[in-house]
Amino acid sequence: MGFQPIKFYQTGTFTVGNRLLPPEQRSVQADMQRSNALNSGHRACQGCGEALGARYAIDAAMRATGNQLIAVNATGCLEVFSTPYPETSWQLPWIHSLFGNAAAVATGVAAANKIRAQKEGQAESQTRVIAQGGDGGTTDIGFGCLSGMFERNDDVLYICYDNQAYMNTGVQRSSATPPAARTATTMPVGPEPGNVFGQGKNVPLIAMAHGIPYVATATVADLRDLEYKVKKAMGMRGARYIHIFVPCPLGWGSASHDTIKLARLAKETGLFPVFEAEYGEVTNVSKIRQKMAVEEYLRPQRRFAHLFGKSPKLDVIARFQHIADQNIYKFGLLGEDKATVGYYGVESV
Ligand SMILES: Cc1ncc(C[n+]2csc(CCOP(=O)(O)OP(=O)(O)O)c2C)c(N)n1
Ligand code: SF4
Ligand SMILES: [Mg+2]
Repeated sequence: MGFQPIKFYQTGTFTVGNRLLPPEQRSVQADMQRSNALNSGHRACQGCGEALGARYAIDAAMRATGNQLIAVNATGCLEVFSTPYPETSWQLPWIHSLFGNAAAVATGVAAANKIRAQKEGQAESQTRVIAQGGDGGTTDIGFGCLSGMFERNDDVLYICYDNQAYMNTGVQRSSATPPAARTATTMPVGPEPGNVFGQGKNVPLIAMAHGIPYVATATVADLRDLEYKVKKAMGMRGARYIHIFVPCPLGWGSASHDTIKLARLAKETGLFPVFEAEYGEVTNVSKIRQKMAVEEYLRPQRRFAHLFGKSPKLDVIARFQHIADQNIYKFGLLGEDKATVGYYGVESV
């Protein structure tokens, strides 16, 4: 009788596991030498997607740079919950200046690093820079500084933690807030309750339109994918942008244990396409594994409660489904389809 190798598929949990894999294949978080860049003791809410995303992103960047990393933070939940004066949870050089200027401050840090490296006879600085902020700090108030950083191709990775509103100041609408969502400034009243349809910005596509070396989206539902993208970005020079979908239990009115589930549903419905792009062209798309209806994503969130109840707003839910279906078509999220999103975020075929 011939030899029959037995395959073991179980390699441990995402959080601390993967220790049965060869060391080079293990996640950063499975490594005992991980940096714990965002350490315990911070004051994020239970189930905060932003805290989780930042922890994985910065630890991956620390690993990729041999801990030669400086982080610049915009004002927002991530800054406030991690640094209540005089304490900090950050285990790396970290600077906070203003709500809207993180990209510009990071540009300055990168420029200073470059001058110092040149004085030391090196072509490039080995110390790298990350800027990070929420969707408000990125898509609204910091947008001009961010666009300038992209346009100059400054050597910075900018990470946006998108929880779809200004959470730190009490859940006001941002230009990343989805339509129909209840926020403190888009109440569910009137003929079109919640945030309006047809407004807002898609900053990953706008970043692509700058033609920068790398743009990617990710969610906290696939942390290996997030680690991979951060590592890849830190292996490149020039302006890079990663937009991470991070559910916020407080602002969304969702259960703290549903953070990962909602992030997964955002991807599996097509509402949040997960992809990579280089120099303005989509190079990789995470396919939908099991297509889900948008109701599955909307229903568990109290910010969309006015769409359900005794007389569900089927027309509004249908408009959501249309957005998801458009994304599925444009990015080729199902089957063998190829992305048709081109340089300026419009269909190119
Ligand atoms: C110029 C300026 N305007 C307003 C504020 C108040 N402010 C601080 S954080 C914040 C909201 C941050 O929202 P976002 O960037 O989405 O981060 P989140 O808290 O949601 O993570 C606002 C309005 C400020 N600090 N500076
Ligand atoms: S309000 Fe939202 S983003 Fe802010 S700490 Fe709480 S869960 Fe995180
Ligand atoms: Mg926000």
